Amino acid sequence: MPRALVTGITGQDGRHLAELLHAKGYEVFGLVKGQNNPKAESIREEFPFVEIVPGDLADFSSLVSALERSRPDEVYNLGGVSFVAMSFNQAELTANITGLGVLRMLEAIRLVSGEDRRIRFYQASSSEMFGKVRETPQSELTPFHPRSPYGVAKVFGHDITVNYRESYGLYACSGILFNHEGPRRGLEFVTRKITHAVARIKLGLQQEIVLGNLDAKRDWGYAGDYVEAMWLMLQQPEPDDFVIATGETHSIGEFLDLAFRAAELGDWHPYVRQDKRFFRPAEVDLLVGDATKARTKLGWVPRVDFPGLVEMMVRHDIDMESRRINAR
Ligand code: GDR
Repeated sequence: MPRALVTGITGQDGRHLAELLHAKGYEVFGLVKGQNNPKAESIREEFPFVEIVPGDLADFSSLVSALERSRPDEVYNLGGVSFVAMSFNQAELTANITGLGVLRMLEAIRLVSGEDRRIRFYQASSSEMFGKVRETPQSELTPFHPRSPYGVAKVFGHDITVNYRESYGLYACSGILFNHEGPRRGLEFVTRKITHAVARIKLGLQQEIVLGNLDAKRDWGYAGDYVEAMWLMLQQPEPDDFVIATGETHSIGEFLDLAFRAAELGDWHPYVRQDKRFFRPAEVDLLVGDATKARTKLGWVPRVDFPGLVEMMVRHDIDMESRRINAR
């Protein structure tokens, strides 16, 4: 039975990946930080097959212990500060966990795996590294120009992954994933913020949505499709880096169009208010990925399209909020 250690198991991607690996017959270990972490409890309930391993990306020795305990064939590093807006307020924390955390894990793998370099490593890199984009669409060859402490930390994580591959022969891959969403997305991210609010407006629980910049454009895919690409990257003869994206870009306004249509609410303009609070000090205006390499070399293709994604999320949130009302 292959064994995998996943950091960030309590997040959206961690949950999708835990399911995928379990379905493929893996023993799944999830790194969880803190004492009595309530998120660990929810993982135990939702995924009883996951073995929780205590540890923190800020603590090198805990990573060594986690590797010794789980003895993984594959490590997926999905942990860290993932909310771009928060990284402006907690820049040092973001650098430490999202950036240096990658180095700590790579170093722990190097130490624990010794000469045989058996452990394969996946780094969750991000389209935020492209930031103020130098070309469109963005591919593995596009230069980086990050626009947030988060993006800067991710560039470090990406570069150090490539460096460990080149310096020590580690099987280390960096997946440059564009935005990927779904019903498990946290409520702070714009897509889920919108679909959750749309559901509540539909059910008469809320009157408006307060958002920031509506002009930003993103390449949005479905998280369930994207974790498959992570796994595929670690099954190749040679390690490499891949852009994972749909190749389509849409504005927040277009997302609102589809979300309101899915809930049969009509025009969204009367419901949406903009507030400076949700604008960022520096913005990433446009992202659209070129995933040709992943398609060709990994045989990866996204299955859920943009309208399908928005509808899935709106439906889920209407069901969730309706159940909540009925449970009262
Ligand atoms: P992003 O995701 O920063 O692209 O990073 P997010 O959904 O937070 O923002 C997308 C765009 O929407 C604009 N926006 C708002 N964003 C939020 N969160 N809330 C609002 O009210 C709002 N109004 C407008 C933002 O300014 C931005 O332009 C995500 C994360 O998952 C990262 O971890 C990941 O690396 C990248 O995607 C790929």
